[in-house]
Formats: sequence, structure tokens, C-alpha cells
Amino acid sequence: MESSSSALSRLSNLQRHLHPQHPNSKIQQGLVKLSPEVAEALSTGHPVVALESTIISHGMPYPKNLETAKEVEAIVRENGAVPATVAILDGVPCVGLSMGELERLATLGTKAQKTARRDIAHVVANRGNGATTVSATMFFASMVGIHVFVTGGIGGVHRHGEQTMDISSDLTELGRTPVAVISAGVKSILDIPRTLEYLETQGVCVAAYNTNEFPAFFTERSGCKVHCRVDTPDDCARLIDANLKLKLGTGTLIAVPIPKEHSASGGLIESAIQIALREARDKNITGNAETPFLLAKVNELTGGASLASNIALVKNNALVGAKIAVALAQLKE
Ligand code: PSU
Ligand code: MN
Repeated sequence: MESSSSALSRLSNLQRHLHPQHPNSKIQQGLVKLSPEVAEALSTGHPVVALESTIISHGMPYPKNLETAKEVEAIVRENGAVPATVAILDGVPCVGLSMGELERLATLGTKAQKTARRDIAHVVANRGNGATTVSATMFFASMVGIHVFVTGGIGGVHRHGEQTMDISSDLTELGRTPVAVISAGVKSILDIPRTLEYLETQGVCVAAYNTNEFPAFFTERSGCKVHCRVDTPDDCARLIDANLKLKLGTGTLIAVPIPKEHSASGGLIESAIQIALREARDKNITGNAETPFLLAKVNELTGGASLASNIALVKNNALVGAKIAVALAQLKE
């Protein structure tokens, strides 16, 4: 195994590939690699949208994962922003992937390591391939100055979390990293009321888009009210801008309900979730293996309906997120 000092010197060798005038010292030191397109966009104030990669490696099967990743990047571009998919490849944190890198990650699938904040140093030191979760993606987005990040769903407080203490590090990251996360809420495989309580404790503003209710990923409603409603990309941009200007240091969660035409199978998916939860308990599947297990099981039980809904909502989030990034860039002009 490579020693950590040689891993670090290899990282600093990357420096010459990076944007030389970038004001962020971490980029200058070669700790992260920006794609040329993302480097250019960041240096000119052009809107950028970060995208996570666990959804590609662990959230969807090949080749749907690759197709979706490409389509999501295309939607971001069509709506005026530059996509920046985040992943760790051969130990190098990358912000913005080439088509070849995206393909590599999609074919690696679950052979890539699911990388949350706690895993980042380990994957880098071992020259590993890491697919970043919401927490790790937020960390890198913030490091390079990206304010808007689009995903499908975030992690949360697991059911019975009050006993297992299984609370996704996505929630603590939202409490400490000033990035706006655009998602379709959290799945009902999780404990949604406790997830919202935890976010409140962390000081995170949770806003719902065109609704007063927090959405439950596959369905538009969770029964939980939010305290902040936003109706347009401009509303979102002003909220994010206020959060940044005040240096609150916390993230913002913008929850966009799944489009109506795709929420029809919500009831069927809900019952599959109940079966999958029981099976996970019987098989004693816990920790970071639980979410990928439940996603795959629910997809199998619904004959692919949950995957189709998942893809539809991610694309919708990409559309909304790109518009928010554009509105935010205009505010800063
Ligand atoms: N929810 C989904 N799809 C996903 C995930 C969550 O609907 O792919 C992934 C995201 O990367 C999220 C992570 O950040 O799972 C949360 O995992 P955990 O519960 O182990 O913190
Ligand atoms: Mn967990």
C-alpha cells in the first residue's frame, strides 16, 4: 500500500494541471482536481451545480445509472449551468468528471467505495475509488466554492434511530457546510419527523418548493409541515444568498416534490418499502449497507417502478437546481 506521504506528494504533483490563478488555496495545493470546464466556470462566476456519485454507484443499476447521470448533466447544461459531478478517482478528489470518468464510475458500481465524510481521508490515502454521498459531495462543493448541489434524496434519521443512533452524516454536514441541497425530500424508509427535528437542531433551514409540506421522495407528501416555503428559483436564490451573506455556516435544504405525473405509483412503492424494511431487519442489514439494500429491494418488488420514479425526480431536481444556480449567479452580478 502507498504511504500517506507519497499519496500527498502525488496529489501535489497534480497542481500543474489545475487552474493556476484560482483564489482557493486548497485547489492551488492540488488537493482537488477541477475539470477544465468547472475551473473556467468558477473563475468567471458562471453558475455551477454539484452532483453526487453514490446515486450512480450504489443508487441505480448499470446501465440506467450511466444513462441517468448523462441526462442529468445535460439538463443542467440546457438550463444554463455547468454540472460538476464529484467523485474520488485513484485517490484524487475530482470536481467535474469527463465522460470517460463518468463511465468508469458507473461500471465500477458498488466496487467504488460509498464515501461519506468519514471515509474521505481513507479513500484518498489508499488511492481508492470513492463515490461521494451527500455529505462528502457537500464538503468538496463548499471547498471549491459551489453553492448549489442537486441530488435525488438525502440520508436521514433511520427508523428506530433513537436506539441504533443511525443518523446519516448528511444531516450533520447540512449543519456545518454552507451549500444548498436540492432534493425530493427523504424516503419513508427513514423516520421523516425525526429527520426534520434533527435538521432543526442542526440549525438547517428546510424549505419546500411550491408546497407547505415536506415531500417523501416517491410521494409528494409526508404529513410534515415545513416552516419555509419557496415558490420560484429567485425565492431560492435570495434564501441561499442571505444564508451566505450572514455567514451562518449552515446548509439549506430545498425540497422539491416529485412531479405529479410520476407520483402515481407512490402507494405501491410504499407497501414495497414496508416489505423491504422487514427483510432488512430479518437479515440484520444495518449501517451504510442499509440504504443501498432497501433501494435495490424496493426496485425489485415494484418491477422497476421505483427506479423510474427515482430517475424522473432526479431530472426534475436538476432542472430546478440549474435555474436556482442561474438566479443566484445573477444576484451576485
Ligand atoms: N437516498 C436515495 N438514493 C441514494 C442515497 C440516499 O434515495 O442514492 C445515497 C446518497 O448518496 C445519500 C446516502 O447521501 O445514500 C446516505 O447514506 P447513509 O444513509 O448511509 O448516510
Ligand atoms: Mn448510517
